[in-house]
Amino acid sequence: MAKPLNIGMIGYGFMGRAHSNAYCTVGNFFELEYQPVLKAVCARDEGRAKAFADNWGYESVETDWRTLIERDDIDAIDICTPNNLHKEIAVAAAAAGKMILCEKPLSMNADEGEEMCRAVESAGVANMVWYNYRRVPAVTLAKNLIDEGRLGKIFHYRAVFLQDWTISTDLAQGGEGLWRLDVDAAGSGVTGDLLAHCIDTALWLNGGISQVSAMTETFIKERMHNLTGKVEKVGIDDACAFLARFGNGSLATFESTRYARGHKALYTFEINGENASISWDLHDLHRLQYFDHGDDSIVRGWRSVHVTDGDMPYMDKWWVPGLQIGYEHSFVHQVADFIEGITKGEPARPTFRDALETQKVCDAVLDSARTGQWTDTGAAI
Ligand code: SOE
Repeated sequence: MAKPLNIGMIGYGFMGRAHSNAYCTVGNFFELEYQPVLKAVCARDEGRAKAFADNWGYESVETDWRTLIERDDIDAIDICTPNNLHKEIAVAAAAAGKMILCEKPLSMNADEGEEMCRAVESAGVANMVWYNYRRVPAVTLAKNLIDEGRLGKIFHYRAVFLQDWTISTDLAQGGEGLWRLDVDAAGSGVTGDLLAHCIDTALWLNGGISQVSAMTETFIKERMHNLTGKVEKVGIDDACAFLARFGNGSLATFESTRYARGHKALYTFEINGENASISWDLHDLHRLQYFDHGDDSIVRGWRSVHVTDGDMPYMDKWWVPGLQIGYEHSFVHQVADFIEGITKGEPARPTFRDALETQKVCDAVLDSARTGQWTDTGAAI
């Protein structure tokens, strides 16, 4: 019988739902030593927190995260708040001896991230950041193929994350649902929200990034602010594109925008190696495109691998070959790996320390866009 892992969730937005679903589902598909128990959800609005708790089966509700953190019956704190609260909550939760699962990006900037790393490391508590795309089976397969050396020397990495939901000038900034447009709550725009995913995957697949050269743009300069009721300057980057050099000598381009009309969440990456290339597309997330130059020339070409068979990453836990899984399963896999990690004493990745590397790249990208100069990331390579 699995032991309980008591979860205290802070925040109840889109990610609160994705994580709650993962906690509810994981024990039905993975054999684990711990079973997540939805002990408490915390949000300022008690009525809405109660409605969320009823919907997902949380046993109780708190309206002050400090009270939640002090509760003896909570083992792990899940931070699903806007980015500007991550650090304060994580530092306090670590001091209270709680395990921490923190929504991405780790922090507003690398300085905050460093403080969070020190807090969890000196407290010795398990910690992980929800960069969920690592756990899409096709992306994990890409990692396995690279680690097996199938691509050979890597020359190029190319990633984009395109959306179109902020094109309207009528859209306000700030408050629930729109805090991603408010620089005080989010820290940055597409760089921290979308490119952070691309960077996390890239560091995992292709190693450290040493230097970047970036440009950003804020297309809509002023928006009504939901918290002040006034039209205010927009401080986030609406779009960002950057060039990067990896420690392994490969060159990269990264691009993200919320102004690519027609694209809702088009996260794609392509990696070109000496012997083979791979590419992946979030809109078709169960497929990995693979080109192997070693194939017999008369049948050589891009293969579209349907990542559903039981020998594919995580897929033995789900249905029968040929039947697909989706976005939400990446979160289930992340919880499963977190629990395996605490069982074996081997941290599930990315830890706070791993995610700090992404933060350093984001900081360098924003610095480079400001100065117009190539910028060292100072990240591990
Ligand atoms: C923004 O629209 C967003 O929801 C991000 O915040 C998520 O991290 C990304 O996975 C999808 O897009």
